[in-house]
Amino acid sequence: MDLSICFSRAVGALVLLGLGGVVSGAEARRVNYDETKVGKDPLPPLMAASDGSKVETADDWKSKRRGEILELFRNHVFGYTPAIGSDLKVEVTEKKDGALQGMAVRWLLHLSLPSVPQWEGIDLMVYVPKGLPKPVPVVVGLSFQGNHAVTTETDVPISKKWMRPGKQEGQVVANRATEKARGAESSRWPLKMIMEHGCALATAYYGDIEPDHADGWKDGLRGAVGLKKVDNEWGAIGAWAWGLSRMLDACQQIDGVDASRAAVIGHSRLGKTSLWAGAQDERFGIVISNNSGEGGAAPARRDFGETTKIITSAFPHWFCKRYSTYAEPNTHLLPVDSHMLGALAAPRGLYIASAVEDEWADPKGEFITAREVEPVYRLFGKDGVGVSDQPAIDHPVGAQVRYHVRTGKHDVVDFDWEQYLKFVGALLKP
Ligand code: GTR
Repeated sequence: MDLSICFSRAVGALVLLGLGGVVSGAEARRVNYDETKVGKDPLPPLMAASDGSKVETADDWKSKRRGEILELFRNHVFGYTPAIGSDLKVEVTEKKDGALQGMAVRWLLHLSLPSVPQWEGIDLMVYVPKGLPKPVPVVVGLSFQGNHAVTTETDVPISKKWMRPGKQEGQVVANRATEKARGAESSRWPLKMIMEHGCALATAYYGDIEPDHADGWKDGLRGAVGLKKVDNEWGAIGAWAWGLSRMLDACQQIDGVDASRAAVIGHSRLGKTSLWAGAQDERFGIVISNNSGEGGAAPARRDFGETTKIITSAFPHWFCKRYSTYAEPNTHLLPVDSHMLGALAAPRGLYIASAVEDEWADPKGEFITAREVEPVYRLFGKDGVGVSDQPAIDHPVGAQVRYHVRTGKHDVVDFDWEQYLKFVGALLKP
């Protein structure tokens, strides 16, 4: 588990020591895993505008409701993303023709902002399958440990940026990755499978945008741009999501990639990030949330697994400041919930995935989100997941909105990727 805190049902009574803060033992013990005790607070209405009018047409949604919901998420959850990035500088540092035993062209690029020189920028790595007649769609996603951990190829430089401790000893020493971390995250990025499906992959280390700890902003983009410390200012998730959009910008310059056919993907905290990136940047034709949980696809109002109080105490830097005011017992006052975040993907492809042992992320709640976006998709003549109850384990459901709960733990595994790549193939046709 790529956590600073490892928190599962089994260790549910432990005190949580997050990188950003501390949750009391009493709060940790209060974590609910009993479906009969999740509470009955209704989700806020999706299909009624703030003036009370009903959202009845695709035009009502596009011209009114969508913008309102986006503003609510900016003001209350993730904060405002500043208008920066138009001067993005993209430099190719390497183009290797025979990567992955000849299957791919591997690009290494450096993205920076001349207007924000204090920020060190993003090291982007793009794998493009070889030998295909036409430009291919691209999956864009941030990694937890850097490009050298995504691939086992020995000629990708080890990131020099701040890192959280690795899973195994010696992978990260004094918050810097070592050669032992090469390939450490490769099971989550099945590069050959992605290439075989005729997809490109664009990935970068999330810590290039901001190191993931409470003071990380000081060494990241948010600090370089300047923070005013107001309630609706962007948090780290906002900054990481901004980075995903810049990675997509850079993909426009890569031979063999059709950046107009793009999916954004993320796991866990980066799944919350991909939902927010896809909400703001409609160039992503598919939004994939893998085990995103609280603050992502799991409704704040369902008291199951992680709570708003726990997440905003342990990781205050992820969200805008105001979000913590909705910690329990105030979640019912939050003017949005996860079904509205999911609905911001409409009518594009939306894939929400859970893992059955990942109760901390509330798999059933993640399913409810996938189900509840349906009225918006219907306005566009598209179907939702098509079922009212959570499907059986390892049985994906839905077309334009898809959901699965798979066997196993909080992770990204081949089963997940197989589904995502099929989804990309079906929806992002040339
Ligand atoms: C946990 C956090 C979750 C999830 C996870 C992760 O500590 O409580 O919301 O984001 O980290 O990112 O792996």
